Amino acid sequence: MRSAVLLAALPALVSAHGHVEQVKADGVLYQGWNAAFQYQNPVPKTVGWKADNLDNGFVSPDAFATSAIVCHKQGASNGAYVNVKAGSTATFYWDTWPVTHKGPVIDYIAACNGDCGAVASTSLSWTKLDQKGWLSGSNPGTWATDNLIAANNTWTITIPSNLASGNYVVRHEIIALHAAGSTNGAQAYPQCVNFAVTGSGSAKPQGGVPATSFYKASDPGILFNLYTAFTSYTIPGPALGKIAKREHAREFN
Ligand SMILES: *[C@@H]1O[C@H](CO)[C@@H](O)[C@H](O)[C@H]1NC(C)=O
Ligand SMILES: [Cu+2]
Repeated sequence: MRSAVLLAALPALVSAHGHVEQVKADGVLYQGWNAAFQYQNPVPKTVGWKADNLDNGFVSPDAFATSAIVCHKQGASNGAYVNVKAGSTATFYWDTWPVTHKGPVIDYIAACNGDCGAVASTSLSWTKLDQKGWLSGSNPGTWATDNLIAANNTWTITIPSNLASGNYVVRHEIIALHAAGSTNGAQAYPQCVNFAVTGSGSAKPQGGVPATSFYKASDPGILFNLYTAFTSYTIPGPALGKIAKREHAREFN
C-alpha cells in the first residue's frame, strides 16, 4: 500500500510547479533543497532552506499570515551557505517552471546577525531587493516568469556592493497568478537560501518587515485576473528597500 501511494504521488512531483535545485555564485555551484532529501539519513546540508514541499507546491493566500509564507512550509535553515562577494551576482536554478504559471519574481534579503539557523524564521526582517512583474501584452501577456523560463529556468540577482559582511537569507519567490482571479487562488513559491557575504561595505538592509506582513489575499497583485485585457499590474509586498550606512542611503538598484 505504502509504495502504491508513493507511485501515485510521483507524476505530480515530476510535472507540477518547481523548486530551486541549485544556486551559483562566484563560479561555484551549490546544492539547493530538494524535498526528497528528507528521506536521507543524515539529511544532507544544503544552502537552500529545508521545507516540506515534496509536491513542489505553494503557499496559498489564506496562509500569508502564517510561518509558511516565510520560507515555505516547515521552512528551516539547513546548515550550508553560498559564499559570495558583495557586488557579485547569484543565480537561482529552478528545476522547472510551467509556462502557464505566470507572475512576478521577487527577492528579499534579511540579516541573520550570526548563524541563520539560530533565528526564528518569523523574526527575520526582510527588505525587498528586486522585483519584476508584468512586462508586456496582456490576457495574459509576458511576465517575469517568462524571462525566467527563457533563461533556462534561472533568475539572477546582484548582492549589493555596499552590503556589510555577514550571514544573510535571500528569499527568492515566484507568485503564480494563473488561478489568482479567484480569492485564495494565487500561489506563492518562496525559496530561502543562506548567503555568507564578504566585502568591505558596512551597509545594512533598512526598513525590513516580517514576511507574515508582506501580502494580503485582497492585495491588487494577489487577487488578479490574468485573462482580461489589463493595462497595469501592482507587484505585491513592501516597496523596494534601501541599504544604508549611518550618513548615506542608496537604492538597491
Ligand atoms: C540549464 O540548467 C541546467 C541545470 O538546471 C544545467 O545543467 C544546464 O547546463 C543549463 N543549460 C545551459 C545552456 O546553461
Ligand atoms: Cu502548479
